[in-house]
Amino acid sequence: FTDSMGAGKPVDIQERHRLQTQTTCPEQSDPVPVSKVAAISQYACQRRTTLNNKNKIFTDALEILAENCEFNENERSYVVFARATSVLKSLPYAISSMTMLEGLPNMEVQPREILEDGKSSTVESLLCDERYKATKLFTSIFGVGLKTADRWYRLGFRTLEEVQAAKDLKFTKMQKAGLMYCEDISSFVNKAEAHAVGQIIEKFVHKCVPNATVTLTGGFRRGKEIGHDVDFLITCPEEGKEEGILHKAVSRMNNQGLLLYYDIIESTMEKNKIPSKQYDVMDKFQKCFMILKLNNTLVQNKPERQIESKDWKAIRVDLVIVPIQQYAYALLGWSGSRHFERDLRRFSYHEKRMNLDNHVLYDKTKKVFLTAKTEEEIFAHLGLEYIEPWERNA
Ligand code: DCT
Ligand code: MG
Repeated sequence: FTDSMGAGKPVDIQERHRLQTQTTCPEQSDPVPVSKVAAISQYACQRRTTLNNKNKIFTDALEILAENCEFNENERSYVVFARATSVLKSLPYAISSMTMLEGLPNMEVQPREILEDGKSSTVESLLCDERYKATKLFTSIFGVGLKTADRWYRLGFRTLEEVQAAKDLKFTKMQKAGLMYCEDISSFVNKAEAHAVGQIIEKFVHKCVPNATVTLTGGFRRGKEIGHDVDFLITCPEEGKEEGILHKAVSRMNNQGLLLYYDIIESTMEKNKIPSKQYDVMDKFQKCFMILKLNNTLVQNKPERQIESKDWKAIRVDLVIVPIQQYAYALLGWSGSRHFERDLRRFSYHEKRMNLDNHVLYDKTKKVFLTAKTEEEIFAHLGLEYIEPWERNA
């Protein structure tokens, strides 16, 4: 990467590299056959990307650079970094020389500095940069986006304590909750907690409609050990029966003191209207963003901590209500990763002249909507080999 920011505090990239090359990549100096490289697609939806990332030393650095582009709203550069990161994550071998990058797609940025020095000075500087640090911290708060983070930064705030103590700052209801439970929320959710949350949601949903299904999606469906939230899709085998579940279930959970915060967003799908042919960033499903109060006793094998100040943990949960006909598309869209989804849509549009979103697939040539009951059918419509959820960690 280019180094334009001067020297900064060293980070542990070198140490991580040492550990990685010692423990997981004994084969890294093996030459890579050209045919293997030639077979790699520019699209993440044509690659299998598990969580076994052999190039973490590079992708961790590239992700920080991509994130900084997002903070600066530099979409073009963000995409360049994100695409290179994703290709490196998909490789079944560790990159150990510049020649190994030859022939790889999307490598407009190359980790030359890390290969030579074991670290990137640009990344090191960024990690010490006031604006990057503040933006990262502030946007990690539930309800705080780039605009608010930037405003707080320009007002001179650098820490959450300063923000919380500020007399004349106005917070939304969401931000108040985000700040109040930021310690729990920033400590991530683990699998056991996600499972416990799933059981609670299922219990309340089944009280409303006994045969409704609750499906864990997002990062946990891709096999991740931790996540920043837990995402669920809720549907019913009988069309239309899903309507009304969310308000009833959420209200009952709230009455039992299980919700620290919730916001129900109503569906913006218009009945009796054909689905939109235009791609939409946000989907139109009815959903609920909540902070759930998870009792520690419900979590299996929770490690006993010496001084636990409270017997519960605040967990960020997203619930999405999906009509059964759109379920496969919603499941594919909500399973992620974000980059996998972005490339699925890019592939559909540029290679197949089709518009894909979380509701439907539209074939612009045949002028038809393609229905699907399963994710496998959607991949087949697109002429793609099926990629399992745990291979979508692009
Ligand atoms: N998603 C998307 N576009 C968005 C938001 C979400 O395509 N603007 C999809 C991709 C992943 C899925 O929804 C769930 O979103 P997150 O919870 O943000 O991602 P995650 O992969 O579950 O990551 P984490 O483990 O941090 O929750
Ligand atoms: Mg998630």
